Amino acid sequence: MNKRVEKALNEQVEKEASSSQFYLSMASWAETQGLNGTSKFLYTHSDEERFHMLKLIKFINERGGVAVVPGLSVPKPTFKGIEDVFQLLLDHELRVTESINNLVDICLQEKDYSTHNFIQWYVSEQLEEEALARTILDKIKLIGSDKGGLYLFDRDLENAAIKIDTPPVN
Ligand code: OFO
Repeated sequence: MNKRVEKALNEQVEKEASSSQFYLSMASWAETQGLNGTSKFLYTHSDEERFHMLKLIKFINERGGVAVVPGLSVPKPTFKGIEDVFQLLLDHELRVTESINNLVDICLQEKDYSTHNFIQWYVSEQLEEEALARTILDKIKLIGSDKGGLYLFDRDLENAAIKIDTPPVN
């Protein structure tokens, strides 16, 4: 496997792992706040990021590279509120998208068309995740300080969590 592509893929492995850790911390915090729907949504999101990481690891190894399992960094354990959580989530996803786009660039520069093809799945995934984060953030802004609205939002998010179930790696 092309060494530059392998390095960039392993950097992406680390980013997906840290996304998973970050959302896990958000899920745990939401649970302590009694936001059970939000918590369930974020736990599922964390699992999905782990799946993104595993998919990369398997691809690197199948192509003759060596996947590097990254160490864990400690994400912040508390948040200012639900708007803070989803703003941070959107900002994080925007950075991940930048990194995926960079990976696409490297594949083209190195003429690695099969990795380029593989990474298109992540390109589409990022579009979906950004759109979802924006929609949720818009709803939170609409709710403002309305406690009843927050209750309904949290209940709706519990149902949304079911839809982003983690698919199997292969
Ligand atoms: Fe892996 O999609 Fe979010 O970070």
